Amino acid sequence: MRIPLDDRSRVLVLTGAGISAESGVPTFRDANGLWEGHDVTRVASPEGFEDDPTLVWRFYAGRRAAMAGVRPNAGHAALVALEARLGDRFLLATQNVDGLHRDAGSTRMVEMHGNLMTTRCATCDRAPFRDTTAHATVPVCTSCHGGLLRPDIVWFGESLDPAVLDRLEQFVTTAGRDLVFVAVGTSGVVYPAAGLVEVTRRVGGTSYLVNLEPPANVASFDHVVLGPSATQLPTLFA
Ligand code: BV8
Ligand code: ZN
Repeated sequence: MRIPLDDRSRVLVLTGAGISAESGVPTFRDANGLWEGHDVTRVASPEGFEDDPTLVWRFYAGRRAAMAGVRPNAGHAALVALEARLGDRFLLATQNVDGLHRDAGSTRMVEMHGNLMTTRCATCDRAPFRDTTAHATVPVCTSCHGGLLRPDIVWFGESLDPAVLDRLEQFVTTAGRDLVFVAVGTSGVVYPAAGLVEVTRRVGGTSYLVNLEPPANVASFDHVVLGPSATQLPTLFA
């Protein structure tokens, strides 16, 4: 399968954990609904953090440590090349917090769910900052002297950054029928990311799915390419 592009095509790529699988980063739903043995609502929700911030930091510390030596793969690189070719007619929306798109060189990108290596204060509005420490205990804010620091990640039940949603809305409405939406390595379970395929249909665009196997929302896509993204993406865009 080759995705036909012309000089009016505007390409929006949505990636999920599947694009990082071939870099050795575990996906979520392959872990039979548990993340490294944790119930997602206890380690990736504001209630969970409120209830046991140490457990949450232990979960994120483990994921930060696991990123040591992890590199982007050919799938990430293919999206950097496509961005270079299309310029402002390209936008990448990733659900991943692993930072591998940034490491690969992607710039026209929104990290919908935040970034694993960024920390912010749960209490005050000090700017989120880069933090690669695998905290074993809950770090305390030095600005407001008491607030607990937390991963700068969008947890379940938390709203996405309005600026991110606006940027996606802008891209999709500008593109209209010229929109080519490509979802890569995502199970299509988590909203609002999973809703982008319907938004594409609403504006008259065309949708493609590149995935190892058919996910729950496979029927929503116009075209489906089954296979590993590191193999499929480098030759996908005509
Ligand atoms: C929101 C950060 C408004 C954490 C994540 C009830 C109460 C409260 C909320 C809700 C509710 N019901 C629904 C909701 C909304 C909720 C939601 O959608 N829940 C789902 C579970 C039903 N969404 C939210 O809460 C969002 N906020 O809606 O705000 C609001 C506010 C208040 C109340 C209501 C609404 C926030 C969602 C963000 C959650 N945070 N991540 C962290 O990462 O630590 S989501 C988390 O799942 C990750 O970010 C991940 O990216 C995402 C989705 O998973 P996938 O990326 O798709 O990964 P998965 O493993 O599932 O799939 C991988 C796929 O790849 C598989 O299909 C596999 O076959 C394929 N694959 C594997 N290998 C390869 C491959 N493909 C290609 N090549 C390969 N080699
Ligand atoms: Zn603070």
